[in-house]
Amino acid sequence: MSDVVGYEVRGRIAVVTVDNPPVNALSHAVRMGLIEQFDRAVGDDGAEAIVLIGAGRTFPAGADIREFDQPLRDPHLVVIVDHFDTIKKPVVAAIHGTALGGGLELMLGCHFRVAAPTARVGTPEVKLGIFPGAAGTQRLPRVAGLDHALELIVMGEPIGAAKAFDYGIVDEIVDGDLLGGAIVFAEKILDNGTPRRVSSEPKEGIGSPDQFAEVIQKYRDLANRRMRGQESPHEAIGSVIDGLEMPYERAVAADRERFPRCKDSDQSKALRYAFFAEREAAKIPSIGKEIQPRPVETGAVIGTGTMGGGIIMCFANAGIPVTAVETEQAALDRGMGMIEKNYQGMVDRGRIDAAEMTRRLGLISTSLDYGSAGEADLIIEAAFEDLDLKKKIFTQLDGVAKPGTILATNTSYMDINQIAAATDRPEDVIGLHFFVPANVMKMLEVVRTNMSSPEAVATGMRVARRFGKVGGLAGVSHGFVANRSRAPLVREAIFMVEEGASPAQVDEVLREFGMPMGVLAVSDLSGIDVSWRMRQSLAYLRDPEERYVHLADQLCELGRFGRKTGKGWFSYGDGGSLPVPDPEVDEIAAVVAAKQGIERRQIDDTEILDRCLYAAVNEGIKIVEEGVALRASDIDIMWQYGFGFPRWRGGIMYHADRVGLPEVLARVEEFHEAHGKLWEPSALLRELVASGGSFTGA
Ligand code: 3H9
Repeated sequence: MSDVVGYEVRGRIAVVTVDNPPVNALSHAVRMGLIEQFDRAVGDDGAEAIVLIGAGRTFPAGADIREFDQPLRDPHLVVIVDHFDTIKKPVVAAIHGTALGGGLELMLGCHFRVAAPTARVGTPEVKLGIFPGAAGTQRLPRVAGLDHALELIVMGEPIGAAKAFDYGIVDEIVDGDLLGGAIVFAEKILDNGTPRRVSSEPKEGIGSPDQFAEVIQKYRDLANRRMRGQESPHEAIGSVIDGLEMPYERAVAADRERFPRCKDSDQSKALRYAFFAEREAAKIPSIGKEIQPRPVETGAVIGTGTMGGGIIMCFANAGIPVTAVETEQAALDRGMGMIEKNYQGMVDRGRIDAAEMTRRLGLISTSLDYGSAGEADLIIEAAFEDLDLKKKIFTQLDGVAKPGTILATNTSYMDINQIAAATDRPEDVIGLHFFVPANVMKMLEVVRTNMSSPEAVATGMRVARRFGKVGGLAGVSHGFVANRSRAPLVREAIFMVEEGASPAQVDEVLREFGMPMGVLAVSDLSGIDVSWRMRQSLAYLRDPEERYVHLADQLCELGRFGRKTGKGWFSYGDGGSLPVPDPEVDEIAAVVAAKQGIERRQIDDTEILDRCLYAAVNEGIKIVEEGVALRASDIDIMWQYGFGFPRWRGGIMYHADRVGLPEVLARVEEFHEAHGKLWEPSALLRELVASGGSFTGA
């Protein structure tokens, strides 16, 4: 008897229940259990129809991803799905939670499908470097039409029950008791003699690829834009096209060859690593389940500049009332104007409707008085990066905030221990470091000071989730985890331009590797002057023996602040947004190099990539060594969601593991020899190489 798939009969309906917490993944045991219980239902004279449902929080959320590291074991899921076609009793899927991947394929195998209004369905396989390999690429186009099917299969984003109903994936939405509703639905089918629907029909396919050329191209283009360099969306499209050209059985047979190839690819391994690393990042070993995050029902944000405005939107988007606090009316008006403009943009792009925009704006109140933040459960300060100013603000907030309020700063590099010490409740102070733009980027670095209480940190992690973001823990350190590990990459990029590479060459190498934008174009976008000012304010900390980014300073001294001034590492024509190589930068670089005694030379692409990446890797492992990051994989998650690092490469630390740590160390030592102190190899890196270890277990 299966202990993960249950069986009971209610009246004349057999109910088969998958019970494999937490997400009812379709493990080998579940697949065996499904065969057993469906055979039982078929042979049970008391059962005239069958309802398939998931216990607990969801219908199966897909194949068991952990099994993908081993060879696939029979029975393959597609065998079960295909077997449903032959069952003469009507089979009804009752869907709640998240019916994803193999879960959606299983429900497509059922003859009818009913869903709770809150259910979500989808095929996220491309995000794991695979494609819906249990006939999803064959059945979904037959059920939902090619356009809708490709939308789900190629983009991998789940849709809600209402849309699934519109697409024909779901036959009925059941309010209230789902199982009861599914049983009533099954009885109706029996009473009306409604013929079973088999989603593998028509067996010969739904048309020729030529007929669908336009829609196929649309999704190829979308995949190239949104998942540049990733193979799985194209494999998925290939599988769908097979299904157009071939009869169902042959297409499924082709899928069974395609699937292991995708599953065993380096990209799929990296994407699976990223999936689990993301979940691991949410776990803080020293904070157990007994630690309760504090409730956050209201928020306040100090400062309505670019960051503050984005953070205010995060609250409103999550349905949390928020007070926007400024010191001057003009700044408040500007900030609110920007927020309204952003929401209007979302309405124009069809992301939300006008009523939703009004609802979200209605959650935002404004004030010129810190006192009005007093009742908020969470206050996030987003003022200028000036330590004294921040300390002053925190002292003031300490005076007005009710007991238990979490006080957070959005500083991107400052010593939050000092900020916390400006209050009489340092245990309630944390960092919440948002990435730009704050309302869009999925990463939220939660910074724990020496004094932050476990409740405060747990609240930060919970807030990340409520904002729809991924929370990652960091300790106090200049730039915390994400920016600190990225800074050496920027530094080396600048040094190499001083040494003879062009900004365009550096950026192209990084783009070619998979970064969404070159690092110097990113600096132009955010403003080169931002880090210039930071360097100026921290000049007293600089080690005179360390090489310095003179060229970046020089560009700023010439007023080349980046895109906003029309010139930076690149030039931008008349208000253009595309970076255009600017020979003037090479001339400036040559002058700076001569002054610093740097001999200019041709730099090859391999050196550019290795110096950029391994400088970051070497810093990353020092961050782990110091305990500023809990684990190397957290760095990878921060790079993915904070900087757009290609997920299919796993992350910088994972990438280093795949290259091989002995090789990485050899390069770091080579650069240390050539460029000195800044390249001092991390002790932990040396240790891992000596012991044959790795950063991420890859
Ligand atoms: C597939 O189906 C292939 C088929 O087409 C063909 C096959 C031949 N397997 O995310 P959470 C674990 S590919 C194993 O924190 P949430 C997860 O690691 C699959 N484990 O919860 C975590 O474990 P832990 C297609 C899984 O509520 C725990 O469950 N499906 C799986 O925020 C809770 O997860 C997908 O890609 C799995 N499939 O989100 C869906 N799923 O507690 C992947 C979850 O030890 N899953 N776990 O850290 C998700 O997107 C989310 O987990 C879900 C729940 C939305 C379901």
